[in-house]
Amino acid sequence: MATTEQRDAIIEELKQGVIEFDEDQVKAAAQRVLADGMDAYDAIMNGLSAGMSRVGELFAANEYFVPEVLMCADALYAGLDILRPHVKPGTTAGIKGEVVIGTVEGDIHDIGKNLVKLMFEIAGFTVHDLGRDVPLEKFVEESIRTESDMVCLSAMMTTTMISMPKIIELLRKKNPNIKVMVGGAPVSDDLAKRWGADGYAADAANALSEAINMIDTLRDLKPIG
Ligand code: B12
Repeated sequence: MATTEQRDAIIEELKQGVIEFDEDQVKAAAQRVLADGMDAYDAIMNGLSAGMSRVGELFAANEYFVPEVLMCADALYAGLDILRPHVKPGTTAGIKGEVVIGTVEGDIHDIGKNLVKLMFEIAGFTVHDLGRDVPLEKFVEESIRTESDMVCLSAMMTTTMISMPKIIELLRKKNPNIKVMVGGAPVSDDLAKRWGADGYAADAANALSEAINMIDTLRDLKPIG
């Protein structure tokens, strides 16, 4: 079992490995997480994901450009591949929903969306991942085809998040009961409310708890049987 100091050191190695796009360092640190019996979820969120947040700052400061950011993303995914199968399923109070998720049209950012998807999957939800740059109508088609309880929309750019209210309108026309959750860095609780979304979460962990609440409410509304 790792001590707090050992845990902090390994988390830092994961974080720095992502920032310095050092896949070997990330892989080695991820293996240490498993060998030392550390919490894989803690390592993903506070190591890999925290590293990517720092990369975001470097990108914004023009210290990193697209090629560096892509290599950082590769390092993150190398760690995620190792850690993901070891994340302990969370408690969902028996609620297991069916969810459609995707990054909206024009937007190819999918790291955050994939972390949200991961949280849902480990909680036992069935996730229909449409990927990134998803045409508006595709969310509607897929939610009807799969009879999903909820649609999750991700956008990372101010220029692409504006399609969210349009998708919500299209979804509501076809299925007034569908729950819609929105997220991504430029999105806020205020915007979500203004667009008529049922939920918003700032990160993957809160996305799961928000989803559980929403699906619970939905089940209460539906007749049993
Ligand atoms: C990585 C990255 C890229 C990578 C994407 C790789 C990939 N496969 O995703 C690459 C290099 C390809 C890229 C390209 C571009 N990018 Co970029 N990118 C980023 C960066 C640095 C990090 C994003 C990230 O992965 N963060 C880490 C994850 C873990 O966090 P997250 O995405 O926020 O997700 C969390 C939450 O938001 C939330 N969440 C996310 N989705 C959802 C959904 C739901 C339903 C819920 C509830 C929650 C939720 O939970 C997640 C996990 O906790 C950001 C900077 C930043 N500060 O965000 C810029 C950023 C988003 N990019 C930006 C831009 C401008 C671009 C480009 C146009 C650059 C260019 N000139 O080519 C292109 C866009 C191409 C396109 N059409 O989409 C801008 C957007 C600015 C704006 N006004 O909106 C940013 C903000 C950088 C900046 N400061 O200028 N980018």
